[in-house]
Amino acid sequence: MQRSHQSTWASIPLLLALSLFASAQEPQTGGFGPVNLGPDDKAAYAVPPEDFLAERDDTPHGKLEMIEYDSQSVGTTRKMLVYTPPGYSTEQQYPVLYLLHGIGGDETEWRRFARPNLLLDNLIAAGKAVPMIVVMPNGRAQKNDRAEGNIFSHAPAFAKFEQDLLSDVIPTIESRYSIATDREQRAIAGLSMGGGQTFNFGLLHLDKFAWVAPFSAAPNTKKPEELIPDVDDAKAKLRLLWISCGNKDGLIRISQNMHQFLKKNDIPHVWHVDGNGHDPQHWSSSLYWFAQEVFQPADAPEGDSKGESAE
Ligand code: FER
Repeated sequence: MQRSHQSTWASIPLLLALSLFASAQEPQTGGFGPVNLGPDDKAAYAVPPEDFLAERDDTPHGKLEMIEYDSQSVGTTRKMLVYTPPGYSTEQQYPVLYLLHGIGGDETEWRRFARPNLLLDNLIAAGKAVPMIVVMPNGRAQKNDRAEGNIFSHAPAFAKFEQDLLSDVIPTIESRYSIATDREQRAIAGLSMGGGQTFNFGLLHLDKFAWVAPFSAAPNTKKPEELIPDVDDAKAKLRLLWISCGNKDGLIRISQNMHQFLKKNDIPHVWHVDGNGHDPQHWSSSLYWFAQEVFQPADAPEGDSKGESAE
């Protein structure tokens, strides 16, 4: 109950912004189009349990901290939110998930939409997720990086974030925390604009990321042929390409198009289409399922509660 209440309110500014954009910028659709579902466009996972974002007294809690870094590429001091798992210790080296927000968001958006610290605390306590660090940076690489004014005019700054991520964000995290720096220990995921960034930065930097998970990817996603110029190289380097979208999301054609390209080229991937729209329910649910697959050793047994879902 609490979750849907919270998520409903959290989504209002975004939905308002998107509908204002739709009417002001492109009278037709604002990039959102009709949904045409095909036979492949179905759920690969169930709906998460009701209490997946619950704060439990009997569960060890990780830490969420807002840190600052000097970005050479943007020329300002910027913020990012960092989750360290329960029992974080410099005796260990942790894998890192870089988790990116949407066009109306900033470094606080995932915290508002999905309570990622509690989601991870609960999965780690249940032995369903590997202890990991989750970094939620600000994907709008411009001097004023607040989600103010016409947020759609910030699209170029979302593209520029590629440099900030690679040359400022990642080195900062790897210098301040105890991190496993191998590409197999680095993942990128994101929602909407952050989903497009995930496709673009993840697939074009497979030397950096082995796990790539775009949710509800936006029209900033580059063409599949551009992102995967070398099919064999992608097949060899990707540990997991995990794509999701809601079946009521007017941006679904972008992910469908990518799925068809991957299928045609025999590139293994997950394609999960649930019953949501372009909304926090889809994003928290996607994070819940992806978090259980990312960084798992290759020979790990399947998690217990995956399974087809009739939605
Ligand atoms: C667009 C429609 C939606 C677009 C971006 C979005 C760049 C992003 C939405 C989001 O991040 O939620 O036409 O163009």
